[in-house]
Amino acid sequence: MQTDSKISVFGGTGLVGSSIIRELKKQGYLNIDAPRSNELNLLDKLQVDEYFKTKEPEFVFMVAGLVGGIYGNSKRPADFLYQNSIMILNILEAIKNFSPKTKILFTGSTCIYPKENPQPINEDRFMAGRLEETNKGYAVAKGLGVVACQLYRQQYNINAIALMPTNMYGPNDTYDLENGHMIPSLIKKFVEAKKNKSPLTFWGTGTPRREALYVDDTADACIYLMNNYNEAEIVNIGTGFDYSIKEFITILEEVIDYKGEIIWDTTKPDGTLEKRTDITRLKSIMPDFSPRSFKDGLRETLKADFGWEEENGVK
Ligand code: GFB
Repeated sequence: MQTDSKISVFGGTGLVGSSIIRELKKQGYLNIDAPRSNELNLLDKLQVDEYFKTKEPEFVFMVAGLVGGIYGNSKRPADFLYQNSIMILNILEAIKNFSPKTKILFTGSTCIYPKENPQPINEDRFMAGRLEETNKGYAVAKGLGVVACQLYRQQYNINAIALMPTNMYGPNDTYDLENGHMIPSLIKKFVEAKKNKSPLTFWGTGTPRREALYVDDTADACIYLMNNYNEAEIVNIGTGFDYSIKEFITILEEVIDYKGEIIWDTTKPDGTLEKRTDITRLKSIMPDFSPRSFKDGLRETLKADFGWEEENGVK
């Protein structure tokens, strides 16, 4: 990408998209278009066609999607399947028909991998086994996106690359306690419990293990790969290191300086028990990739989204 290249970010108001825009601006890119969903509805094929016909962007970061945590996913599996499938198909078809020189970067998710894997999970595990039930709709849609990127490349020579980020958090996250992801929900619950001195309720058994990738590290990797990677093979973006949910809670107790009674709601599912990514391929492309620790990212997030500083108790 040149600093004046025409760059589009789809999903620019979300966690990943807003971070990519911040980082692009920081790196001096000047020509960024980030249409909101009321300006460009990615579910509407005619609107998507018109966008590519008139704008012909040189680079597209496709990070839009219907997203949610374990409960949101399991309540609306058909919506997650439909919306996430249609969006990427509309975009690839429009690129093929109206803007074939556009390079597109698509983000999937590590939930495309089977429920059970040798750890860490490398990219060859895609389609190697049965999926986790709690996010099957989302996983199938994201898997379809991956295959679509590969097939449009194969048949139409579209430069589509696909990256698979792990569980993320960071500034501008969605703090929806029912439908949201685990890390922002834990953060929000701790912030509220500290304020109200109330007990804390978490889901499942606390034994599943998850990675925690700070979103600005994801954005760095996305921009780097947009500039330096042009292959069909998918690439994991993770930390290569995981914690159990209970270990995340211990870190939050320390950083937020709050230790209340903890209740485990075991009517809520655990989901997949572990999904640590193998980031060997990413490191071979981007040797300097070095994601920050959960403690550091957590402090940044508390400052950005909750206005917390050291004197408020952030350690
Ligand atoms: O982020 P999350 O909702 O989804 O994390 P996944 C779920 C894990 O955290 C389960 C436990 O083991 C839950 O039992 N957990 C504990 C909680 N307390 C809470 C809480 O308050 N809220 C939530 N949400 N979980 C996601 C997919 O799967 O992985 C997404 O749903 C995406 O689609 C993402 O693919 C990468 O980590 O299981």
